[in-house]
Amino acid sequence: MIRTTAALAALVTVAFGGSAASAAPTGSASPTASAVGSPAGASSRAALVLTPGFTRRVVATGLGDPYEIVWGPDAQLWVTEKSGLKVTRVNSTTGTKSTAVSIPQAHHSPGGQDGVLGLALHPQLLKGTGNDFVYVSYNYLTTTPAPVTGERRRLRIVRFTYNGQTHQLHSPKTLITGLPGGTDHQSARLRFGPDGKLYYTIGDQGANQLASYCRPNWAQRLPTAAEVSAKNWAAYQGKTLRLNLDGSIPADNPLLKGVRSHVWTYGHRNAQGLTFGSGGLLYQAEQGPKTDDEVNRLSRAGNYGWPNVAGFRDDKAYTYNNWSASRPTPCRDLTYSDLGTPTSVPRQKESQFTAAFVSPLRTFGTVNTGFDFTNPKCAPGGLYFICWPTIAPSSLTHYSANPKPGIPGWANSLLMTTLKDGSVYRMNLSADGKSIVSTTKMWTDRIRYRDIALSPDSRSIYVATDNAGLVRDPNGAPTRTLKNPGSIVVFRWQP
Ligand SMILES: [Ca+2]
Ligand SMILES: [Ca+2]
Repeated sequence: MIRTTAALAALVTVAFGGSAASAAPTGSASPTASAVGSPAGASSRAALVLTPGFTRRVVATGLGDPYEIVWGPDAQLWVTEKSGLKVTRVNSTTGTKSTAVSIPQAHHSPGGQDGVLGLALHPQLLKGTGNDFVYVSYNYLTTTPAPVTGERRRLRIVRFTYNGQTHQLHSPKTLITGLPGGTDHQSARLRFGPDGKLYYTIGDQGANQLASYCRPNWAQRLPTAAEVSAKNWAAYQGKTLRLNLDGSIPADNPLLKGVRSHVWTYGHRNAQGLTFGSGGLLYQAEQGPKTDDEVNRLSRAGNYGWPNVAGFRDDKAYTYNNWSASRPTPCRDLTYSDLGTPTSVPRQKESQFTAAFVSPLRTFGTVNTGFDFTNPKCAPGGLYFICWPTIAPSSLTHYSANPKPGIPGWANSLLMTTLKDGSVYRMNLSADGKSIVSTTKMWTDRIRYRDIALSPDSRSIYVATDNAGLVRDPNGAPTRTLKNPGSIVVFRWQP
């Protein structure tokens, strides 16, 4: 496996075949082709056979876009179903599914990123301490449309109580409601922190792109005191939240521009990965636009740069083109395009953003100015975004190999699933956990991998898969023909 300094691993990015997904230094000698840096297509398929020692088995099928998958203290896999609108328990051996709760008031838009999403188990669940609680986030529709946009989708986080006899979740208690919601960039990873707080990623709602191109991106906008006291959470777009277990604002949350709110970090685009590592370190993965997916270490009150900076502040291919600020032609008179920006739309180089911000640990799909984003492989149907250098990270799981035995050489690494290039990545962390020293790409397939759960012996990696959507086929062209849709697949280390 390629070993580099963290700085090199973070800074050097190699593009290949228009579907770049590499951070191996150019020219590095690679003893195994499974290290990232191998070309896309046939060679990345070969990554499957270059991760020896694993068996693969389909555990369960027929799930409705499984979004979060967690190993429970009852030895069941707990799964949210984004489009299935429920929480399901899956027997990891037989694949038998049982519904823990259906949430009919949850809302999923066909093809949208909304639905039943985040899930976290109380660490004392089924321990007999009266804390049989399960936390779930889901989208719903309000009767009050948002000003200007008319958006009726919102999001709430709810605490259920689990009955270990009936195996049902009951007594929902709303912890926070009226959070921003929509069909794009929901993020929605929910974690129970070692400090007994809930952490939650909430995306930028796709502002400044596609159908929302005239809506200003609020990832940098912080809530005002008046908004917080009115429980107006509109400014929580593009943030990481930290909540007390009753949904209130922790007294030790940071003061940001003099205001204490649920906001823990800000400047995020679409963080579908969130995981605690050794010593309470908090890692996050977020999807970049055309370039620069990021893996970050989140620090209290940190500004992570979006939308002013994507990845490092390096003035490469990304510029912040703010459609809502178009003058003199107002945005509403413009036609949105991913591939060209009208001259009336202001373009800001990353170096023009001078505020303090936190650089990622590493990026995927960083390319230079002038990169051609119109790969002919993705021209049919105008599906260029599938060929863009980004790989669309969809989850992040810290691998501690605790309890042992685990998998040799895997201790203290991060596992990351991706959607566009259908792979699981493993990133080795440095001993202090503050940098990534190497990256391995595994199990590339025609699968949109969504999330990972680990078995208690740390030797089985359960992966949930999307029901539908686009992925790169072995030749790097887009395909909608997914293998194992709506399933849980397990990779078992069996040397
Ligand atoms: Ca960033
Ligand atoms: Ca950059």
